[in-house]
Amino acid sequence: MAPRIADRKLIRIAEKVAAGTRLSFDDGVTLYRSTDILTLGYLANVVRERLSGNKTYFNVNRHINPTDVCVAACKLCAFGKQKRNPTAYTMSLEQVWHTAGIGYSEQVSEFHVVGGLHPQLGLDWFVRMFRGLKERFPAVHLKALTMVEIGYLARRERLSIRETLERLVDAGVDSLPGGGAEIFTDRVRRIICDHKIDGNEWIETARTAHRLGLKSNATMLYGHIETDEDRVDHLLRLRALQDDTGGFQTFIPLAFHPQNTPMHHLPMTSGFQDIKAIAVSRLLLDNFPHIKAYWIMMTPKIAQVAQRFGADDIDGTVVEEKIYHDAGAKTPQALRRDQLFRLIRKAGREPTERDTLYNEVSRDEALLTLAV
Ligand code: V47
Repeated sequence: MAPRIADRKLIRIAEKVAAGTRLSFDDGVTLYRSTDILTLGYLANVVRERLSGNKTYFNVNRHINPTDVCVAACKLCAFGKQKRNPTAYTMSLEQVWHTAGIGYSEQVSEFHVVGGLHPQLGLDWFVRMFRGLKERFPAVHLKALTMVEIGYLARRERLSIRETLERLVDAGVDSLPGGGAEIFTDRVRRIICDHKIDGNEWIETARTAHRLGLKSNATMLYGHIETDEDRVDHLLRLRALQDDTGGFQTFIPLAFHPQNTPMHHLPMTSGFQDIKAIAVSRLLLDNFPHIKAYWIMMTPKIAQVAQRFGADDIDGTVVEEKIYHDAGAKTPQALRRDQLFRLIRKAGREPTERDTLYNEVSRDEALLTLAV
């Protein structure tokens, strides 16, 4: 039985969701403006269960950030630093390979590799880094470099996006993470991330990657100066690209963390906003297979609740997170596999370990209990 719909404006949208009809721009704005979180969650959960049943996906991954030196100086970011900043760091290739191996066990199936836009690190350096990772960890999937990093490398090397991606794939890159998308609208981008590629370039880089057969994720940074309309525009541009290429796997809404950024005067998002971001994206992005509640960003507790409000993924073990912790995140920097398992179980979902491409990974649970 469906719940009583408190917000009458949601009745038409509920009918569309029941019929599997695509939602419009105006529907998206109506969803964001509604405070009827239970109806939003109920509707998003209907779609989520249609696509993933009772499963919640997670993986065993490690983040590697080879450098925080960045020429972009985005107002949204606490991670990137100028090269002359005494606290800035850049790993040598040996340090990257060493970091990858810290805490490594046969369980790790993904390295998530992203960093700043370093003026001295060219494509050859990245090619050597990825080759070295593949030589040392041939079974580990390399989800590496955002559309922004790819755009920067291409410009620096005077290569096309396609050629740059081909070189990276040849070196071992298997898929692309979803970062750097922020909010596509020019007005917002000019303020929060002035020096990055623009929204169209992000979309066109993703299109090129998908056409080369690479899967990618997509993100949206919310909770700063954007409007409801900016968010809906962002989601519908992603949806249109997905209609064209089918190359996106997962959408990850990212809540802005203001601490240590030039926009530190802004408040943190509320739990209500975070849950709503999950539900609305599940409803608008009808062609995305997965919606991720990134526990590092949402806290494990909200990410768990989100599994009943449209999310079917919680990300992974992560091991060493820097971008959100530099911006004031109070969450742990890592969760063990058994902790993720328990969070998901307690939400009444079926914990389903996956690799980056959503192939299910089966393990001998008895052996794992001994390992942790
Ligand atoms: O691109 C940076 C965002 C992103 C802040 O693809 C900030 O599976 C909030 O993209 N407050 C990086 N957000 C993280 C990311 C990601 C994370 C987990 C999984 C995947 C995936 C991708 O974080 C950046 C930017 O959009 N970001 N600074 C900040 N102060």
